Amino acid sequence: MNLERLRHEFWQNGYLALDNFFESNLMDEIDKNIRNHFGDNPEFWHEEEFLTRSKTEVIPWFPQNPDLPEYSPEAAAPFDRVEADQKLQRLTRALLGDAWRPLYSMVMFSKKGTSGQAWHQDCPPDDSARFNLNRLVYTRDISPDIGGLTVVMPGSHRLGELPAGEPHEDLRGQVVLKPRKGMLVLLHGHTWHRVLPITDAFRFSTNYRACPEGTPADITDICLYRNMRYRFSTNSVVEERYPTS
Ligand SMILES: O=C(O)CCC(=O)C(=O)O
Ligand SMILES: [Fe+2]
Repeated sequence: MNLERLRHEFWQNGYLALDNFFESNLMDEIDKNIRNHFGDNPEFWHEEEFLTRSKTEVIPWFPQNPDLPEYSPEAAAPFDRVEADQKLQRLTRALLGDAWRPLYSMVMFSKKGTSGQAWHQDCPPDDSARFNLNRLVYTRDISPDIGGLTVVMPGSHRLGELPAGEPHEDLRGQVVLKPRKGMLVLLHGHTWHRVLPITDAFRFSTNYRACPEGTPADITDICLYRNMRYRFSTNSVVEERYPTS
C-alpha cells in the first residue's frame, strides 16, 4: 500500500475506491450478520417527511453500539475485526493525521424498489477543516442490475455547497462506482455523492465513520441535500433550498 500516493489521490479527488481491501471470509461473516439482523422486509426507521423529501430510503443499524437493546457481542465481532484492521488504521492515519477518531459504525440497508440516496454532502462544507470521513465497506457485489451503485463527483469536496436542484439527476463529471465484495471506499464528507435507486433485490453498505482531531462528534447531524438542509437530531428541515435560475 503506497500511503503517499493514496493520500495524494484522496485529497485530489475527494474519494478513493480500493478493490479487494478486505479478505473474503471476513466479508462473508459480516454479510451473514447483516442479513440476519434485517431479515427480508425490515421496517423503515426515519420519519415519513424525511423519506419522501430527501429521496433517501435507508434503514440504519449500529452493530457495535453496546447501549442498544439488539447489541450482541457475537454479531459485533466481525465488525470489530474490520475496525481493528491494521491496513485500515494506517490508511486512515495517512488521510486524517495521527489524532483521528472513529465515530461509530453504521450499516445502511435499502430495500428493493426504493430511491437509494439522493445527492448530498454528509455535513455542510461551511468550514473546509470540519468534515467526516466515510470508510465504506461492501460485503457483496452490487451489480448494475440491482441498482444502488454509488455515484461521486471528483474534486467536489473543494467546491463548497452542492448546488440546489433535482435530488437525483445526473451531473456532468459524475463518476459511478461499482461496489464489490471486499471493496473499501473512502469518501470525504464534503464530496457530493449519492446512491442510485434500488431496482432489484436489496443493497447495503457498512460505514466506519471517522473524523480528524477537533471535529465535534455530531458533525453529521446536519446533512445537505439539493432541496434542503436536514437536521437528524430534531428530525427537521432547517433550510429549504431552491435553484437560483
Ligand atoms: O452506501 C453507500 O455507498 C454510500 C453511503 C453514504 O452516502 C454515506 O454513508 O454517507
Ligand atoms: Fe453520505
